[in-house]
Amino acid sequence: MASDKALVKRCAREAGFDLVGVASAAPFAREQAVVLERLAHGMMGQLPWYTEARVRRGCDPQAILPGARSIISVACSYYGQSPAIPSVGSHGRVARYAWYRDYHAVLKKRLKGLAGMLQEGLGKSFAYKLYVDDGPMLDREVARRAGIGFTGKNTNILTRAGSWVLLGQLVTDLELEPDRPLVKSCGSCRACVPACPTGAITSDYVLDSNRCIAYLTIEHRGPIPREMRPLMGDWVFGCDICQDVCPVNLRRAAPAVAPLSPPQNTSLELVELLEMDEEQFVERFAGSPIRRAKLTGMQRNACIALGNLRVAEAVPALTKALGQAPPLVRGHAAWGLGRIGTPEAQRALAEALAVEQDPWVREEIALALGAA
Ligand code: B12
Repeated sequence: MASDKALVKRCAREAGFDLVGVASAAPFAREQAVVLERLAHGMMGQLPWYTEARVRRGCDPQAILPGARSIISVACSYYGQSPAIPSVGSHGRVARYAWYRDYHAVLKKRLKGLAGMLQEGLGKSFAYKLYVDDGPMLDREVARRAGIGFTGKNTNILTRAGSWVLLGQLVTDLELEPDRPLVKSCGSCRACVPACPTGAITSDYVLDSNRCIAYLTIEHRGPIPREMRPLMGDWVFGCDICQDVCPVNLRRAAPAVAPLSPPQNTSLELVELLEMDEEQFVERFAGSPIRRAKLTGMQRNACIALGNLRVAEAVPALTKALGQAPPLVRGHAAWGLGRIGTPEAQRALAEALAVEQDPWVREEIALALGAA
């Protein structure tokens, strides 16, 4: 068993993982209770796919793979130098993980490679299921149990080199010696809790998705609650504030052994985004996690960032969006124009109110005129 584990560690490194650990396949009973309580209290926002049945299945490795004995947990760092934001135009910030090729594809390929190497090294085939984010398992709890890292107060897993890691796992029927969880914690540090501009970390280890900028900009479909908009700053896709302020990340972050890809889309020019059509969006963000928010979601986010940055030069583009875009974008364009508040922006709002038919967009325009 011990030599099998040594093989797992060697192969994982060869497959491109920064960290690997082994967890037992015992049920995640305690974690299931916590998550179900959070779900029942509405803390997971409106994620149609995040259901009670999914959580129960994900917390029961036997339901995932009958005969499961061990879970191999892996982590890939996505830390790298931060390129400077271009000085021309108005740019929105993008969460660090989305600077690279979609990690689901990269990590799944590496996990398949790892399984292949192990089957060859062990000289036998074994049953396995692999997951990266989109499966029912609680990836962070698997990683914590496998000693990859500990749970931070911002709810992220912190390795010894911080939280800039993405996680995946192989559930297998192999009998492997489990690793021990790290005996570490945030101690008295609470830097991330007050740093969240929307107050999403409602108390240590508790995140209210409804307030999290990552949730609002990536997962949330429909209008962004009005009270959240001014707090979102210039984030257009995801958010890293609770990780940026973490002292472990500030002191210990180490570049990835095998980067997911060269960085791209480290920031997005907001007017360009607002003026993009579907075809350009699909082409520009092919293979990027940014596709997940869809064009209308990204344009909604761009309107908010332009409003928060008060970009007067964006008034013509926002005015065009107010006249022609889908209702979701029209309503947020109105909000952006209201925040910018120049006479030109007010004129555009007044003219739009005279012709707009959609009741929600009309309400947004009226409020924006009031704000201006
Ligand atoms: C839903 C989801 C989200 C939601 C909800 C986030 C959340 N906190 O759960 C939203 C859309 C907001 C989100 C945002 C992000 N996500 Co996300 N997300 C997920 C997903 C799909 C499920 C997570 C889940 O089930 N949460 C359930 C909640 C209740 O769990 P929890 O908040 O972690 O709470 C646990 C702890 O707090 C702990 N706990 C409770 N009390 C106490 C007390 C003590 C003392 C201790 C020690 C622990 C503890 O128990 C709880 C249950 O396990 C996972 C992938 C997966 N399949 O697991 C990725 C995942 C968690 N996300 C990930 C990432 C990268 C992000 C972002 C950084 C992306 C970004 N930059 O925009 C942000 C981070 C925001 C944050 N601070 O969490 C990574 C995290 C990697 C890491 N290092 O931890 C994951 C694991 C994806 C992956 N496979 O790599 N995400």
